Amino acid sequence: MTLTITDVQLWQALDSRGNPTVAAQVVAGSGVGDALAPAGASAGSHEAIFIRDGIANEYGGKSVRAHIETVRTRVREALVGRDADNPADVDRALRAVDTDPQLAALGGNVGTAVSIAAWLAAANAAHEEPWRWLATRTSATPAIPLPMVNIISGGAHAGSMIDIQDVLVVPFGAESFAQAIEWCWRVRAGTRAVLDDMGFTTALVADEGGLAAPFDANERAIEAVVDGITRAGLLPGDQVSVALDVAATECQVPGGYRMGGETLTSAEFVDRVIGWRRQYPIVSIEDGAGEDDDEGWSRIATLVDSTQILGDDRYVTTVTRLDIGIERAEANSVLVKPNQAGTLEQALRVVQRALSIGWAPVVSARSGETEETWLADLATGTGAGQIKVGSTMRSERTAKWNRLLYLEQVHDLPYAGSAALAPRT
Ligand code: 2PG
Ligand code: MG
Repeated sequence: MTLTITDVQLWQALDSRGNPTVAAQVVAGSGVGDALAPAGASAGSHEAIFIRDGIANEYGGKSVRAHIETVRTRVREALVGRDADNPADVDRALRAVDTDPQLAALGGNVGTAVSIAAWLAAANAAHEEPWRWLATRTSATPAIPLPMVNIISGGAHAGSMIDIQDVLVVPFGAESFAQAIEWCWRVRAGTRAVLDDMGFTTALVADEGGLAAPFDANERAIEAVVDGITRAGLLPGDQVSVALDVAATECQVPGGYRMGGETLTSAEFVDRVIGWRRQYPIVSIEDGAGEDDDEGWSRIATLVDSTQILGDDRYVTTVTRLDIGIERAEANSVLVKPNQAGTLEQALRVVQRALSIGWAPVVSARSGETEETWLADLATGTGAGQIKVGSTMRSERTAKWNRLLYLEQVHDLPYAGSAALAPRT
């Protein structure tokens, strides 16, 4: 049965950095769905475009108000009459208006807000929770995802205090999601104590709620987190391991990569990252080479048998780019950010494609987030297995953790746990 969309509203709202973003409301049958688009800071050049107005005296050029006014009627006309019960139909309607793969006319911000709002409207009309609606429609086995939690930020999320963007942890030894989050809280507190001892200021938080400090080398940040795991009374490598988001695209400079004040070649940069894998209890490495650095990705591929090698800017949540990575056997895991794809449908396809060939999808928030919780439902309802939302503080982060705590407690859904990590043995 078709669930006909009868109205679409768009307006300007604010994200967790206080920057303007697109909000959408979709009405379909008796259902109403609202959604805000998140926004990245370390955005890949191949992802759906986040269109801003560039009007200097309005939010310093970051407003989206004028853009919304430009596209409002077209979006409404395209969507009214379409089937909210079918994300592929919503995707087709948006792409009929904007045929650019990166949605250069509508913007990924509009596409994301509208397509997520359509999903939430459909779930609302069916009196189903969004995770259940997704699981039913996509024939997925729902599961509470294993979290990957930010502890120390650098790069574009913390004024480039260190080169790499995130040092995170994966509490893979925990037996429930509730225990996993409690462990991460303890690791963050333990790492904060380590940083206090080192004489750093720890009262302020980075964009994703993590700690940040001007370490004299990237390695010191990784070591601080390993020490933080120990201070938390947990076993590094046995119960909790480190994950890195190198965000290498952001480190690229003319002639190579910037690292610790030096300029390294691609091979030197990637070898440095591979060296960390040997030295520290690391289970996952995201974007260990730049988005188009084929040579660097071939080099990092030497770790695929032992380590989760995760592509973010490399695949930008698109099946075509993911398929190239699969062909090259250069990774075993893909980050899933709906606004990189620009629509819910494209994000769902990436999750399904990854699961079908044994790669691990990691559903991810952006550094500019919102107070909404649908990302937790997306990760759970698709059975993706893993989620990355930032740290254990700041309400835009805890909103997602709280939603997962609720799903585990009230719906008694199974917890994916360490089995979700790549490589899968
Ligand atoms: C990433 C994300 C989230 P951003 O690189 O994985 O941490 O950052 O949203 O800035 O792209
Ligand atoms: Mg990343």
